Amino acid sequence: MRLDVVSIFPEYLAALDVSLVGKAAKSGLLDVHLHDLRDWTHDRHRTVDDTPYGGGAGMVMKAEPWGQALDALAPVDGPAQPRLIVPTPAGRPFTQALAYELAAEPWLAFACGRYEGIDARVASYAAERMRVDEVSIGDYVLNGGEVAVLVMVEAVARLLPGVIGNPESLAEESHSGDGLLEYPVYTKPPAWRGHDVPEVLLSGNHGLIADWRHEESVRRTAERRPDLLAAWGDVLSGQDGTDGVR
Ligand code: 6GU
Repeated sequence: MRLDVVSIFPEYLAALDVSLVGKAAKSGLLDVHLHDLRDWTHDRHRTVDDTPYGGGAGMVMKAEPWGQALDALAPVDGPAQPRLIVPTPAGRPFTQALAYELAAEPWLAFACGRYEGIDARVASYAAERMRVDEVSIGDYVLNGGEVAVLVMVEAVARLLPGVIGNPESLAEESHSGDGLLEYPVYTKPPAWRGHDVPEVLLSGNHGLIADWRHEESVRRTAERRPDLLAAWGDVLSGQDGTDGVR
């Protein structure tokens, strides 16, 4: 998979060289290209922002450098176009399902905005020749898209075939498969500082262990993420709008 990231702080993305994502890059599974948006400015101050039309606080990223950056990464008449992800708190939610979808793409480009965001014409222009998704990683505000890109790239990279040693570990984790949070896990020793590993896990009875883990998943999900269980209620009562196909 090819990844392009455009930012006014490309140093921020240096973390992509570390850990699992860095390994994927070194092994050739990921081909990462970082770009400085200011390379596509032409004034002495390398200006990337300006005041918003209509007034209001803050600054807006100018369309021109973004247009030139897109044209440089993915020429208009090129043989292929990337799928463009624009991180913004005003975007659609980033979920495990979207991570799986992005992991199937051959080429992703990320456009990191700062300030109050990017002139909206950049997304509408880009959408004339590539798929564009404005995506949020959660209901809080970051100063820019860079940290969100680190989050999304890590979530996507670990799904690429060959990146995770044991792909079975993907199936049981939170937000996969059954849509429940993962059950608690334990390792040796069985007794530690007055806290014991639940008996059933030491029993060797795999049926009982599976039942216990499922119950713990449901308990945790009800306590921490009742919204996830409510979504299942909608599926069971046919109110999720999917006609039973999901
Ligand atoms: Cl994707 N970007 C920014 N700047 N803030 C965010 C976000 C993204 N997701 C949540 N907050």
